[in-house]
Amino acid sequence: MSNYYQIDKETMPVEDIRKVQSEKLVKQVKHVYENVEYYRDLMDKKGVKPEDIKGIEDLHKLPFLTKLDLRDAYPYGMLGKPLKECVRIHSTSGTTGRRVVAFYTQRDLDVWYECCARALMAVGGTSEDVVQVAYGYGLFTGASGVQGGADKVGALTLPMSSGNTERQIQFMMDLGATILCCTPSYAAYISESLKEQGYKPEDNKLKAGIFGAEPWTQEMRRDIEKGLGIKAYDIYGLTEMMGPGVSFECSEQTGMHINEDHFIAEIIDPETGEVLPEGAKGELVFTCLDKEAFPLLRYRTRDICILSREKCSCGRTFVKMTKPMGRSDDMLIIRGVNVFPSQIETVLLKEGYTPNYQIVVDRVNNNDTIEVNVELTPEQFSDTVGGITDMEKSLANAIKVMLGINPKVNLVAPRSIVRSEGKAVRVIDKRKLLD
Ligand code: DLL
Repeated sequence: MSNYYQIDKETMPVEDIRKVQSEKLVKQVKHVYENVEYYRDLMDKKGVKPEDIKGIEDLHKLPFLTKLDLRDAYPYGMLGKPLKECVRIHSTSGTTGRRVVAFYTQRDLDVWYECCARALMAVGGTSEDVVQVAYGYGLFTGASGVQGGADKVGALTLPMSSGNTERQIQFMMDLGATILCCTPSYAAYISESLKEQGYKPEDNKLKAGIFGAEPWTQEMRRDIEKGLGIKAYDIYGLTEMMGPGVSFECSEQTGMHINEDHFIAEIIDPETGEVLPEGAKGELVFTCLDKEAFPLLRYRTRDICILSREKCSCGRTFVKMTKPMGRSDDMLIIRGVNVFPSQIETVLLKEGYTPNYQIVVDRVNNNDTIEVNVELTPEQFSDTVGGITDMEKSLANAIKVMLGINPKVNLVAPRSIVRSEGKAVRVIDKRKLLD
């Protein structure tokens, strides 16, 4: 049984990938220059003409795009096709500032769903599978993407959307879901709820999960795998590129293959914009090669990761990206120290705590303070009479060893931290409220 949706593309030799990318890039730059006034202006300002781009070796000549550009161009300024040729929009959650609205032609949707079909087949998905889609339906891209992929593979979809966990569990058990798709924090919540209802991991028919849309650690992966009795795979994407499926994990579970026949990935130094060599850690930048309606070139994702072209045992030749190690705009600077929430999560899970936590950062008398509220399991809770202060101290110490700064740890009662059905809110930075 083949684990590929499009084997000829997914395993093509690296020289062929470069050739395909070069040919598509030349055409795409022309398309963008002719149709997207906003980007034409940026190219003109930089003195670059479409004729200057003869292949991927010229990519670095093109200007970058950032989220700020998309906000400036909102809503129609980045459109590469007349509205009458567009069939769909999706949008980011827009917690800060204006939402980004992305447009799709029918061909854009087809390419997107093919990418998601590759992701589904890479985890062993077939037309025999029952795919429970517990990402939110609607403006968010999560559900539409994986459902489109499941349709292409011919699997049966349970379009549950996120939330209503009782009903999720009932459908999962009654209809024998075999692949679960949702955010990792929601997967952890479903796993916890199953346990509370007395189910054991072997009681469900699940074999795999495709989890993404937010950062999660290897420790959390192991927790979910154990709790649900499955293999948990990562999937990455962003609304601006299309949604989930820009990259996906294969059986090796050591990073996500980027669909390089549709996207060129670069790693840059986030401070200087300089392109870094393979293996360097930096900000991921994408160029869409096939997108018609929302054709972004050199889009800065803010996600920090490393690319690797090491041979993969799955046979795919597409470059792999590590899990994003945080976003350059997610990074907290506390007393001058760079802190990523994922570092704290790693410590919590290593020390035997739950992934239910919240970080509260504040500024008192011009001094940054960091508190980490961590939920105890019911077993830990009943065990700890008298010992909580010691446990808090020891956890604070473990975090200090990792970060170099001293947090205050509060161990809180089971179920006292609000659960997330979509992307989890891990950080409350009260300093921002003061700006
Ligand atoms: O989160 C698309 C998606 C849906 C991906 C379902 C995977 C599964 P946005 O809401 O636009 O799109 O958020 C994009 O989420 O720039 C990353 O910072 C973060 N992100 C997405 N996938 C992962 C992941 C969707 N696997 C932003 N690991 C991106 C870590 C992720 N962060």
